[in-house]
Amino acid sequence: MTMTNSIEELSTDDTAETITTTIGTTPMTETSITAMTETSIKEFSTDEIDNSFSLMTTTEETTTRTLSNIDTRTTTMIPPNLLENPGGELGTLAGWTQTGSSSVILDSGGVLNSGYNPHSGSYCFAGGRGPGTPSKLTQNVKLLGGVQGFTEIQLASRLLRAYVSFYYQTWDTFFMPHDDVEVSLTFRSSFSAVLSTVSSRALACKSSNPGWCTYTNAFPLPVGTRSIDYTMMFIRRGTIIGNNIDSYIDDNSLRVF
Ligand SMILES: [Ca+2]
Ligand SMILES: [Ca+2]
Repeated sequence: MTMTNSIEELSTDDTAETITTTIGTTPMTETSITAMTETSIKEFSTDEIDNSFSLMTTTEETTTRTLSNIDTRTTTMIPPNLLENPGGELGTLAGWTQTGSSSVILDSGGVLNSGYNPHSGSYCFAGGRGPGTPSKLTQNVKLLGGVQGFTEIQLASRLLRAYVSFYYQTWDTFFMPHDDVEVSLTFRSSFSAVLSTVSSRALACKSSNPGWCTYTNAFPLPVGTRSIDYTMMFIRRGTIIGNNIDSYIDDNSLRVF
């Protein structure tokens, strides 16, 4: 190491100024050089070559600790679920607007079909009585000036994504086709114009009945998005028998980051 040589070459006649110059030629960061120079000038005397070396070592350790502190300050942010009443736990459809051909119902367990219960809590959403299809619930979530305080610049950054997740189950009977669920996001501009719509596509949970499946996905936020319509859709399949729309959703989540 260059510094070791510098110290060996020093004589008792060397001044602090000479030492400073020698240290300055070593390939170190500006911060390190400044810190070492100041320490050396202040602490070094011509009788303390060994002490000087230990001071340099101490200064290097200080620099390392500073870098570690910078790393530590990188904390993990957990963005909030932007949906109100996402799992029906208010006991009403508060926060949601009926927008379909039939009415979505709140199911506290076994209302539409025996044995088909909420995924969590005391309620879930169910397709309802039909026969009009689909039944839908929609909630508009504001991003500009919303709970996360997004600015227009952030919403134009092309860096944000909408993360969607929910649980769904499907009533199963040998004689009839499964009904489906579908969740869509409609991205809206400041004048509420539709920028684009994305969706989970129609889903039926066939792995266990009753039993819940889960869906997760992330969609890039179009530039200019100011709000998002989150829509649950319940789709009746088979038009001859079975008026009920026997599909369920619980624990909706919409996060933007
Ligand atoms: Ca629930
Ligand atoms: Ca049905």
